[in-house]
Amino acid sequence: MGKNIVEKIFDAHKIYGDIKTGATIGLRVDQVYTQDATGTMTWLQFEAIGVDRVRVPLAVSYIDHNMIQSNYMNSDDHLFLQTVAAKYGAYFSRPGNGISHQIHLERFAAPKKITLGTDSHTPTGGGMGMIAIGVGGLDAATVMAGANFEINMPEVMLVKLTGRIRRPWVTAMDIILEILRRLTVKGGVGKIFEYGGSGVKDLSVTERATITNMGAELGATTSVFPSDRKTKHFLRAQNRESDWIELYADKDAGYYDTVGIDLSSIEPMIARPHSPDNAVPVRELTGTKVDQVCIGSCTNSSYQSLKSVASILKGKSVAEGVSLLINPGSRQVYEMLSRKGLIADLVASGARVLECSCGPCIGIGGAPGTGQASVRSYNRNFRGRSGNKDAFIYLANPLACAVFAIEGKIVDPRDTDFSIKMTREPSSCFINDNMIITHLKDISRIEVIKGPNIKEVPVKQPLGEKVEADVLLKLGDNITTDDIMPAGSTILPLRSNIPAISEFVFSHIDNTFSKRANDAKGKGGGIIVGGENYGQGSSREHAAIAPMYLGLHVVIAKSFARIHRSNLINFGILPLHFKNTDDYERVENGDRLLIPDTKKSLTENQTYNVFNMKKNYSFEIFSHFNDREKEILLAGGLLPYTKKSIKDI
Ligand code: MIC
Ligand code: SF4
Repeated sequence: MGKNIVEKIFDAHKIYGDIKTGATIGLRVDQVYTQDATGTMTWLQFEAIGVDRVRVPLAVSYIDHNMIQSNYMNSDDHLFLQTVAAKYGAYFSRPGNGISHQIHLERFAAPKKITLGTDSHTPTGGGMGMIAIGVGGLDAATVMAGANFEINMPEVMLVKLTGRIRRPWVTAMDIILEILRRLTVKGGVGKIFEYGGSGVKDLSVTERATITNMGAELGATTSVFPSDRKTKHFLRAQNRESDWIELYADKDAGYYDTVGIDLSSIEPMIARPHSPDNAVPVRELTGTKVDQVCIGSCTNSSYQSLKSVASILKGKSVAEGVSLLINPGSRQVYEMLSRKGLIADLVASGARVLECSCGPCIGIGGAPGTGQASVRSYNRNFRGRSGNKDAFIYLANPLACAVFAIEGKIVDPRDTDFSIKMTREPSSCFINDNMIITHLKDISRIEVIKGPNIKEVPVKQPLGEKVEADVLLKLGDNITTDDIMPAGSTILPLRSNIPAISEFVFSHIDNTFSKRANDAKGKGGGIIVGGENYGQGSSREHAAIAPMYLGLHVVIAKSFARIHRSNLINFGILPLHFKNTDDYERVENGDRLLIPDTKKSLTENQTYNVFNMKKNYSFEIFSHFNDREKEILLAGGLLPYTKKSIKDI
């Protein structure tokens, strides 16, 4: 049988294992990138491992999240990231250059490569025909230090696109919102989505990247498109045609399953609060008042789409009572729009053009008011993520967003008479790499500079024989890492300081949590109980490190999101599963649980007996750790485990 694209790429990078669903495989990685909010921890951990240079062909440290600089903390982090990149041989993308995923697509991504990034939207690169996977910082650090990347081979799904989208008002964003509507935020867990079919050629690379970017919202490991003439066109425009190779699935390739999407049947879609899969056709919400509109982010910031947005806004005014914010994804796009006079059209309409950074997407400014509705061309609308848990966030395509901003309400853009200049991906881009610092050859005099807010990464003790602790919090399904470890302009600057950030764990859900967890430390620590898809969303390992710092040993849930599960393991917290959902129903906040033979159960049959000491009954839970994961947990986490094993590399 022939091979699909995923198998071809994995084959070319395989070090060990069989490329078959469920098997553990070790892969060689070509590129690793970090962003600043996860990057300080990643690079501190890289330093702690103790190698003298980055051991992957390309590493890039981007600054894009923490740009508010309301005090010294962000600036100190930026300097640390710049000096550490220089010392260990990584490129450094300066603040102002744009959002990591968009820049990486423009300047470094290439077909058939494997790239890891310390951000869940790293799969944006899949639009280029590469495997790009979001990982926790410690996973990235170990790979940069020379370790293989190990994963359990996901199920490869074919998404077969046929027909053509009904431009101009239907865009790539509507395709992925429709897929989310059908498959939900947990529909992609354990899967890679490979796109194929005749509809692929209808989409430009940046349109494909919008789709693979939001594959993260499906919970997928990653998503990938073929590399074809459109890919060649994009790379030529970036002056990188030599990076192009053709990459298609073989005609007789096999897939775990197939999803069919007829592009011509897709209409403008909108995700309602508070989940990206809560999607309906825009027409169903006609008339809903809008207070804020945000366009841009790493999801919808191409020159192609922002030029179309500018053509809608040209000569118009943003409605009274609406605040329109635009954050272009990269300086390249921003500069090209400026050179064409299109920023003038945006500004003239009343848009507030922000710098190229994540901004309102992660609550760094632009928080909507209480009870207000904000429609964004972004990828996540979890409650509270915007900086206000009493706001209502919707997700829609950037062109529809521009129309809503002028109308002051949600309307089906197809029913309006706005004129729109249809744009294609440009055939040449303005290349200016002066914001990317290449790694220096002479590192002898480089001093890594750490500001006072940059604290050491805490390490857990090796796993004990038993766990006896209180259930500190019982939660429902689809708990996000934004729920566990919120971001926003107050908390995000504390990313380099675990003791300080740990005070905010679960603060949006229960602001007594960190105090209760600290108090429980002397009584055996804490246990969290979760429902399905626990830890969905971001790659932030702070959602594991900070709970670990607060004395958490175990999370028992119905199921886990991929990156968060790895992060828990990496920091020595056991992600364990309920065998029966009835046991989830029975357990309550404040119950005291005893897992008598934790270590023995882990190393033997991975079935654990739990005794509820408060209510006097027992139940069973299980895990399915592979051999490496078991060893990591026994060692107390990936850092102690790697320090030992890296010496052998
Ligand atoms: C996000 O979109 O949630 C973030 C902020 O980019 C995160 C990374 C982080 O928390 O630093 C992500 O997607 O992984
Ligand atoms: Fe930044 Fe938002 Fe993209 Fe995350 S999803 S990388 S916060 S723009």
